Amino acid sequence: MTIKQALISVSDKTGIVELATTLHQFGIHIISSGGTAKLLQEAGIAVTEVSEYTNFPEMLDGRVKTLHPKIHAGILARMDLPEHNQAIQNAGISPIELVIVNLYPFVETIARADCTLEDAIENIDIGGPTLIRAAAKNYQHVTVIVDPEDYPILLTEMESGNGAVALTHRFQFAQKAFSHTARYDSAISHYLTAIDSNQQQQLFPDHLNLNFNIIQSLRYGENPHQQAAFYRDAINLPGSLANYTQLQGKELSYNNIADTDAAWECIKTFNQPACVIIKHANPCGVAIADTPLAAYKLAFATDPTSAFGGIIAFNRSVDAELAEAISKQFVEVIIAPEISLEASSILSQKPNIRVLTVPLQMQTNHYELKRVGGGLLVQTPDSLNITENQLKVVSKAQPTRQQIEDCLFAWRVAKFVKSNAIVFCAQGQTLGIGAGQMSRIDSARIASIKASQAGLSLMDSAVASDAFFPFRDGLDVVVQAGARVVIQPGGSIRDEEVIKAADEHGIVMIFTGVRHFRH
Ligand code: 93A
Repeated sequence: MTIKQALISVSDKTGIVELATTLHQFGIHIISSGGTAKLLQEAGIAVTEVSEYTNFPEMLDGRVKTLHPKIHAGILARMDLPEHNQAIQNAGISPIELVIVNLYPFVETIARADCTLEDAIENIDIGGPTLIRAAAKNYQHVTVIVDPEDYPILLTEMESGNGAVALTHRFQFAQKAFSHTARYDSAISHYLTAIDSNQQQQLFPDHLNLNFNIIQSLRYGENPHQQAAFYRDAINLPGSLANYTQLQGKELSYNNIADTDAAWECIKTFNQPACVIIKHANPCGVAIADTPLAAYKLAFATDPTSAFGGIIAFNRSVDAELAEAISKQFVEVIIAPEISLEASSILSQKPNIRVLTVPLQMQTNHYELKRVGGGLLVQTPDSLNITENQLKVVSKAQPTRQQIEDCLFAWRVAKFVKSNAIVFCAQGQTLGIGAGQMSRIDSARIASIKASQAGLSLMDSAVASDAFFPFRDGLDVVVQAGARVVIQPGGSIRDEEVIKAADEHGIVMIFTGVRHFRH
C-alpha cells in the first residue's frame, strides 16, 4: 500500500529535513506540527500545518497540538473495513499511512542539574505518545517511526517497495514504538516516585546541596584524638536534638550527642509516659507506665549495670520526685520536654549531670546521611510505625489482648536497637535486650542472659526480632527462655519451618511484614 500522507512531529529534528525532502519526492503529502512545519517550510518543503489541516489552532501553550479527531481517525482507520473507509470519508478525513514522531526530551530534561518539577511536568509528552500508540496499534495500515536512526531503513524500504513499507517491517516498527512509549512512561513514573508527595520536591536530586550551620565545636570526637563539631540543619526542626537547651552540666561530648539523639528519637514515638535509657546508642531499658517515675523505675530495672552512666530520656516533664530518684544513679545526660523548677534545683546538687530540654514535637529529618569512603549514603528516615490492624497472626495459637500490647511495645523498642535486635518485654517493660550481634541467635542468647542477670523472669514474655528468623533455631532459643509470643517481620524462605516450630511450641507468632534494620 503506497503511502500518500504522512504526519511528522518531532522534537529531535536531526535528519528530518532530508527525510521530508525524500518523502516529498515520493509525492507524499506532509502534515506537521508547529515547530516541525516551520523548519520544513524554511527548508523549502511543502507541508501543511496541523492547525491548518484540522482547522483548529494549537492551544494551551502547545499542550494541544495534534490531539484532534481529524488526525487520530486518519491514523486509526482500518482501511480493510468499508465502514471505516466510509466513516472517515464522510468526515472529510484522509488516511495517514506514515507517522514520524519523537517525543519531548523528558529524560534529557530531568538529567539537567537545574531541572524543576515544573520543567519535568512540561516535558511529559501527551500528544506524541498518542500518535505513536495509535499508529502502532494500526500497524496493518500504518508505519510508525520513533527513532531518527530508522529514517534510512524507512527510505530503503520505500524505495524497494515502490513507496510502500512491507507488513513485516511495519510490525517491527510497531514493536519498537510500544517499547519506546513504555520506556518513556516508565522514566516518568520513576521520576515521580522519587518525589516527596508532600513537598513535591525531588527527594534525591542529582546534586545534593546540604545546608548545615555550626552549633558548636566539640572538645573531641568519638575518641580524644579525633576533632569534631555539631551542626544544625538549615531546615528548622524544633523538636529535634539540634535545638536543645542545656539547663546545667558539663559540656556535651560527641558521644553524648549521638546517644542523646538515639534516646530522644525513641522516646518521642511513645504516647504514654515513657522512659528510655541509652548506652552506646542502644536502649538498655525502656518502659511505659502511668507516670514517668514508674516508667523510669521499670526501665532502670531492665539492666541496672548498663544504665550506669547512661542517657535518660522522658516524654513528660521531670518533677521533683523523679529528679530525686534519678539523682541516685550515675547519669550522663537527662533529656525531657520540661524540667520543673523543683526538679532543677534537685538536679543542680549534681552539677556534672547534663540536663537538656527539647520541645516535644514529632518531626524527623528529611534525610538520613551516612558517610562512606568518598561518598554519602542517603535515605529517608525509618519513620514507619505499624498499627495493630497491620499485624498478621500466623500461628495456630491466637494472641491475648495483653500479648498484642506487649508485641506492639517490643516492636517499637526493637526499631531503636542496633541489628540484630532481640527485645523481650512484658507489661510495658523491656526485660532483656540483645543488640548489635552478627548472628540473631547470639542476640537472642544475650537478651536472655541479660534478663537473668537483672533477675527478671522471661516467663510468658513477648519477644520482638527486628528482622525475620532465618532458621527455627533462634525461635527455639527465645521460646526456651520463656517467650510465649513472637513478633517479627516474616518473609524468610523458611517461614513455613519457623511457623511450624511456633505451632510445635504452642506459642503465638505475629508477622509485621516490615523490618527495622538499624546499623
Ligand atoms: O504537548 S503535547 O503533549 N500535545 C500534543 O498535542 C502534541 N502533539 C505532538 N505534545 C505534542 N506533540 C509533540 O510535539 C511531539 O511528540 C513532538 O515531540 C513535539 C513536536 O512539536 P513541534 O513540531 O512544534 O516542534
